[in-house]
This record gives sequence, structure tokens and C-alpha cells, in this order.
Amino acid sequence: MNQIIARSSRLRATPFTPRVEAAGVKGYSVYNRMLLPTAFESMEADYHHLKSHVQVWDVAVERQVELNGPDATKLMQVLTPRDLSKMQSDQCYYVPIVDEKGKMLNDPVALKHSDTRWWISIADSDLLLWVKGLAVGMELNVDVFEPDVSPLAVQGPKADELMERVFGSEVRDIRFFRKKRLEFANTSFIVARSGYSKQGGFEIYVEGSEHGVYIWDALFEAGADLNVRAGCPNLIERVEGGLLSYGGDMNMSNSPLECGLGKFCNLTGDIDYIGKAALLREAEQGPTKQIRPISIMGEPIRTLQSPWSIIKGNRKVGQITAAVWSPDFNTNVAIGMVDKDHWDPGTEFETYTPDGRRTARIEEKFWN
Ligand code: THG
Repeated sequence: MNQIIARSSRLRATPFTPRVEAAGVKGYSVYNRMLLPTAFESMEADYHHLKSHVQVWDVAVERQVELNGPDATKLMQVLTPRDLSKMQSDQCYYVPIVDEKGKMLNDPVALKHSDTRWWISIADSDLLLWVKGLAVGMELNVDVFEPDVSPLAVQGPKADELMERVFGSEVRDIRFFRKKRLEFANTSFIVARSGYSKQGGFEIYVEGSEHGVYIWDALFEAGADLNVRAGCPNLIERVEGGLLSYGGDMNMSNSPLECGLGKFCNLTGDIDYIGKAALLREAEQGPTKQIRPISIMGEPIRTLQSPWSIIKGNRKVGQITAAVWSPDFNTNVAIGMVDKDHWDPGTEFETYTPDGRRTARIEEKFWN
């Protein structure tokens, strides 16, 4: 028998799945118990297209956790080390979420709607339960739930042109990590300049599943001459750009300082949040390991499955958490977590990939 995993409430389709299938999706991953496309033509073909044209991505897996009620802002600030006191109601912030030990539970994008209403656009972990637990335990006056909201990303160098054709010239005025409510065909959509690529673009937060295929079709009709295609977060492009993936590059055992997210943490003691004492303690000494850009010499790596150990002498001094051949930079690009004594740019070491032993080097910066 052909073994096929069943689609149900345990493995959810998205409002865009009919169009994703019609576009010829080649594979899926599972993220927040929902389907996430992984390739259309091929990872490399999708990569070149993303960097030259414009793509529409079904990123409904970026589920929203809504905080709604008088204590919404109080709860949001308890949840993250990032200082939210200056945040305006048209802003989005990339926010680490940490536990009481200062370890990463998620790395979502927070959207502020008002002092009483927030969305947390989550990465792949069950954040809703943590947030609900806190709201109940702290006896806060706030509702916590997953609304019927599905993000659709429009990414690539022609994203501004395509979005202008659908939503009007106002989209061009949206600044990075800002959002605006825009009309299209008697429905309004929150549009933000954000997205999981370094190619520029937008995310449309589609409220109401029934609008999904409708906005998808509008983008494809408007963008035919722009060579618009269905796409998805691309491993090559995101490793080049140093965009982290929760569960892969970091997990519940890592602190935001180890993840290079210290710039998103208030470490001066001004504001209170869960995990503050642990983070302040760690910041005093500095983290003992940290995420680094790494290049791996030799032929294109064929096995994408990681992690792989980083070995110096006879000791494990870190691990590669993502690695892939980059056609544009003509080297294998990688993300790794490396011990302090070995993390300086230029440091070389060995790594044991499934394709054999390779020499690798810490780079100065990611490839963008
Ligand atoms: N968009 C939205 N929700 C998301 C993601 C997204 N939820 C899941 C996942 N992605 C969360 N992780 C990230 C990781 C990186 C970024 C956004 C979400 C990101 N980082 C930029 C960078 O590193 O260059 C900008 C960070 C900043 O300067 O604020 O965009 O993609 N809705």
C-alpha cells in the first residue's frame, strides 16, 4: 500500500492549499500542524526566480496568537525581553520569547493593533499554550486565542510593483516592519512590509479563510507580465541571508544571546519580563556559544539533513544546523552554533557531513 499521511485537523490544509496544489507544489513540510510548501519547480530554480522576479507564498503556517483585552499589552511585555514601550500601533517587531530560564520558546513577529489588541505571528512551537497559561496564572483580563488569519507573503524584487497593482500606490509608502490596512474589492487586509526573505516584499494577513483564493487569484491576474509564481520560504536564500529557523538553528536549550538576538533584548534592567534575571546574568559573562555564518569548502553538499558536528582537534566545538550549496556565491553556505573559543571570523575546522569530512570556515557576515 502507498503510505500517505492523512490531512485532517491534525495536519491542516490552508485557505490557499487549492491554489498551491494547482501551481504544482512538489513537497510539503509540517509547521504548526499545518502544511508548508517546500518547493515548486526545484529548490534552486525557485531560488533564482525569487531573486529576480516576484513570488506569492502560502505562509498560513505563521499562525497568529491574538491577545485581546485590557491586559493585552501587559501580557505581551511579560512575554518578551524586547522593550515594547515605544512601539506604535502600525509596527511589527521581531521578538524573542523566552522561558523563566531565559531560553528560546519561539521567535515570532509581534503586531500591535492597539493597547488592547496584539497578534503574535509564531514560528513552529505551541506558543498558544504558554501564553494562555500565563494569562490564566497571572489572572489577567485578556482573551488568548488563534484567530482565522492566514498570512500570504509577496516576496522578491518586483513585489512593490505587483502589490501596487492590487492595493494601489499606498503600499509603496509602507516602511520596513510597518503595516497598513488597505482595501481590495470591498475587503480590507493588513499589509506589512516584512517576510522570511531578504529580497524585500510584503505579508498580507488574510482575515477570514474565505478570502484566501480570492486574493491569491488577484495577485496572479495582476502579475502575469511580471512572471509571478507560487513560491515558499527558500532554504538557500534564507541561509545566505542568515534568517533563523526555530527548531532547526535554535530551540528551547538556547538563549537569545546565543542566537545573536541580544539586540532585541532589553538588558539594562529597565523593564520586567519572564527570564530577565537569567538573561542579565548571561549578559554579564557573555554567551559561551553563538550562531555564526559558516562556509563549507568543496563540492556542493547533497544531503540537507543536519545537524553535523563541528570538530577541532578531537573535540566537538559546535554544530552546523543548516547547510546548502549557494549558486550565487559558489560555495556551501551554512548556519552553525559555535563555542566562544572558535567563533572568530577566519577560524577553520572540520565538519562531518553525511557526504564525508569537509573543511569549514567562520565568515565575517552572512551573504547579503
Ligand atoms: N513573518 C511572519 N511571521 C513569522 C515569520 C515571518 N513567523 C514565523 C517566523 N517567520 C518567525 N521568524 C522570523 C525570523 C526572521 C524574521 C522574521 C521572523 C525577519 N528578520 C529580519 C532579519 O533578520 O533581517 C528583520 C529583523 C528586524 O530587523 O526586525 O524578518 O517571516 N509574519
